[in-house]
Amino acid sequence: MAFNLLNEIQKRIVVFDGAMGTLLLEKGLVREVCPESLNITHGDVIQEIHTRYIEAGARVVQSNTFGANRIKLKEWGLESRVEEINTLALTYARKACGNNAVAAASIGPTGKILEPAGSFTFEEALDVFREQIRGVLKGGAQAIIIETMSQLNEARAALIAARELTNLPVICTMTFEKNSRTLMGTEAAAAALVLQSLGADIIGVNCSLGPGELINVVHEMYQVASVPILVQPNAGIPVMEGGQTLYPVGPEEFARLCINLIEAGAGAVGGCCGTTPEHIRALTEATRGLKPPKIAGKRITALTSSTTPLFITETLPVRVIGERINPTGRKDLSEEIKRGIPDGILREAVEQRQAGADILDVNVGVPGIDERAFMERAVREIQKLVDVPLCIDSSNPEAIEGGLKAFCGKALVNSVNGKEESLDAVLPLVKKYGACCIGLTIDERGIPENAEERFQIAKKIIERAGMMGIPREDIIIDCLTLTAGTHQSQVEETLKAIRMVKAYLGNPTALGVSNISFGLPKRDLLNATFLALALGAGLDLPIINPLSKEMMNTVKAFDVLSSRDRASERYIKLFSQNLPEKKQIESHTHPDSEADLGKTLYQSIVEGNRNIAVKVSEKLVLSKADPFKIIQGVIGPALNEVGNLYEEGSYFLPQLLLSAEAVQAAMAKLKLRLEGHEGNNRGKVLLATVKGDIHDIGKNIVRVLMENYGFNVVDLGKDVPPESIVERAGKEHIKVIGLSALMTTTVLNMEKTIELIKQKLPGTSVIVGGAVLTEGYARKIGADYYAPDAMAGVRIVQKIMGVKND
Ligand code: B1M
Repeated sequence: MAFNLLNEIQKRIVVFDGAMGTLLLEKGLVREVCPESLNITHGDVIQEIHTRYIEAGARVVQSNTFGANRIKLKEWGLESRVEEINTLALTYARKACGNNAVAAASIGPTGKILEPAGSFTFEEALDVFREQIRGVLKGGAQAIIIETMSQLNEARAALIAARELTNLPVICTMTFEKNSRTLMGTEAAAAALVLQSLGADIIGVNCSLGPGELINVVHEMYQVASVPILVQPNAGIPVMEGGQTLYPVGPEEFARLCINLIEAGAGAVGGCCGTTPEHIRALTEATRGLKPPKIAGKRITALTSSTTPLFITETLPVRVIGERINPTGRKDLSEEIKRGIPDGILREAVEQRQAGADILDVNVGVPGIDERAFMERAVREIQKLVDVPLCIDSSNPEAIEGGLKAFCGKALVNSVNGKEESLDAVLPLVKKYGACCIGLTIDERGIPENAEERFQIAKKIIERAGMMGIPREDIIIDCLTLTAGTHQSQVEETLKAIRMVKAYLGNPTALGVSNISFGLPKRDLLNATFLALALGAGLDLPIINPLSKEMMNTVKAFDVLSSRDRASERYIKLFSQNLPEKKQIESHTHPDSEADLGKTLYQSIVEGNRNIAVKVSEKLVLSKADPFKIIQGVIGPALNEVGNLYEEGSYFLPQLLLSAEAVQAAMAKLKLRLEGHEGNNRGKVLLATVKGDIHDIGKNIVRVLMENYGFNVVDLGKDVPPESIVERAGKEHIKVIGLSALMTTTVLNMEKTIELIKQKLPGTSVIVGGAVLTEGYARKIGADYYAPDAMAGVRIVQKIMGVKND
């Protein structure tokens, strides 16, 4: 190898190459052709591009394999040539590199939306990446660079696949929007924590924006990074000029702005879209002799949800682990789990979160069930509803693995203990899936009676974790609570053990509290008092019932008294206004009166809770409520709220998807009540959402309503090109076409579609609808009619076809 990348990056700024696509475009090579197929047809050109970057100073080049996965290649009918394309690409990259640079294999996204937001499974993604990585390894890759990832879960899958197959350096960079979050809403710090825990040797950001706009992302990553950071920005934000995409930042300015990124924490820099060998040459000159920022030495304990980090430190409020998703002693939950129903678990998840839990413990251990399968399902479903880190709680390593795989973030495992069997089974999983882990101070001899021996077990667990490459800050020690009623003297030993762990090991501590009061009256009093003592001894993560006001209030008071709640801000906010007692959190699964159903449906759509949306819709159907009123009065406004939350940055794409899914499911139920009371013989109408636009909820409502009013609807679906609309309408002699478009950008396609209809099918009436349109705009783009809502659409069609109003 030319040099040891991971050693080099400790000593100096490493320069990566720039865009491949930009140079291929320059040569007129990627129009209408799969860029990766050029490895087969134009290997010499690919090699020459790598050489130009190396001559400009790049010390790492990225192979032409960005889209060489089975899913992307399928778009070009090349899915059977994954290995060949990847192997060839690396062969050319290696030839160009010689001993002057490192050939890194570029692994890009599949373009599919992964679960829980989408339907592409984590296993499928793992398989796709494994296949591609095998190909690049065969071709001689010297490093793997997973890049341009906008979904954390996809980056996880690619990283896990890479780590399974190679010990080479693995780099993982994601893309971020202007708000320093990924398209799916993941914050830069959360991404950094997850990627480095999964074993990425270098993390960072590529593509996204220009070098001037990425400072915050780099800064946020640097605050938590334990590995070096790579930045590969675009040559600015592109502008369209004369039908061409232009990147506004030239080489000198690019290099100058990249220096700011190095100051913010980057140890390696390169270019993405729009950059050329000139940009890389300027970058090489500008970074010559610069030292990389220091990375080592941070000891941060943090978990993440799929979007947000949760730091566990004595300078921030105590983090509460909600204990209620656990069937032990809960007949109702046990029965549901046995029958494969997740409703109770989901209700507990929402209620505990609303009550202030920071982390949710998930235990689904019921004898006789497939615990792994149910754990996976529970973790997936919970993530759709609440955005908090989860604590995967099981004594079954398979179930732990299922939960860890399904969780998109940095999870907590509950638990490993000092027994050899447990250490051997659990720690490898914690390492592989980049989690934190609770270490219980129990071993083959049971729970030691004295604090010193519990301390020794804690030490052993931390050391064994360290030997496996798990940083000590990722181990959280639980000194175990025994029941005061039977082991009174042990109460002090537990507290003493916590004090010892904090003083001599410095690790965070967790503790299940409520066992203290078992068998004694007035349990809440004992629990809250013991909790206060344990917090005073150094407990960081109490595992408690967040619905217990006594317990939660004790935590809040402790935060004030220990200066974790700075200037008592949270406490004052909560208790100062003498607010009336907060009413009991409503249970969404049992809305009891008909009047509440609409409200619950609204809320379930805003929360993206498909299960509840279906249940409530079923009840609405039974109660013979007017489905049109529900669509107009509940579903539309709920979606509007979702849109507003998205616009203001509180919601991200996954929430939009979940709300849309809830609406589609509700609609499927409500439609039952709409169908079939008219014969569909009043004339044909063609409906379509225009090209480039995949919003079809509104159009589907229009279809249902029109069918209900007796029209025969030919629905071409979404993202429909103008030609398909014209062809079908012509073939079936359809004289009324309804078009839907919801985005400013796709209204342009609507205009093109109308133009083509008017040209090819004179005499056809076009009705347009969709949130971005207005009467005036509809006229401007040549539509005959504008329908602000579905009912208006029906009335217009009735008018055109000369049908009397019903
Ligand atoms: Co997106 N989305 N979305 N989205 N989405 C909007 C439209 C947006 C306004 C949100 C926002 O920023 N506030 C914004 C567009 C901004 C703009 O251009 N001005 C937006 C964006 C940006 C995006 C993405 C680009 C996000 C991203 O990836 N970064 C992406 C686009 C993908 C693409 O299309 N290429 C995207 C994706 C999605 C989801 C897939 C997650 C999902 C759609 C799922 C689906 O439809 N299957 C989604 C959703 C749900 C929305 C919002 C929240 C809701 C849309 C909706 O269903 N409204 C929306 C925000 C909003 O509108 N408040 C938003 C309810 C529906 C009943 O209304 O469709 O207007 P509407 O239909 C009405 C009438 O207009 C009329 O009747 C219907 C019933 O009364 N009507 C007709 C409509 N068509 C008609 C045709 C007729 C007659 C009447 O012919 C006879």
